[in-house]
Amino acid sequence: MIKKFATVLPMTALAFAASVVVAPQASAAYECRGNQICVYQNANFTGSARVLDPYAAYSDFRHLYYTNGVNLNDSISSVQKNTDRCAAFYNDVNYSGTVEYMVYGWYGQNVSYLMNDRYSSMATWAC
Ligand SMILES: [Ca+2]
Repeated sequence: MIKKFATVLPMTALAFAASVVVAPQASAAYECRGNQICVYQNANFTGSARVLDPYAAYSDFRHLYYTNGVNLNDSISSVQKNTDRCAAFYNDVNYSGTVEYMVYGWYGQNVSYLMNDRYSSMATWAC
């Protein structure tokens, strides 16, 4: 009598091959261009970015988003200002609350410890 054996595939080898995952490359940080104010989700100009117009006023960051879809409000950790216009970032919407000024000749840095993840509006002016 002939015994029938089910064919067993070497599933362990197959499963192992499928589980090999290539580590995702860190996406290059957005390079802020001339006449742009760029805000970044993370320190040192990294993470997702959002370009702000230095000739516009932004009264409420709750309506703005980074390229990754995350809301801008209370989440900015570094700023680059590639414009000679001055800017002010406020803790609250409608240009109120604690303010930090980015004056003429200031081109960017990490947000201060006290204001990290707190900016909610921004105004600019010729200076
Ligand atoms: Ca805030």
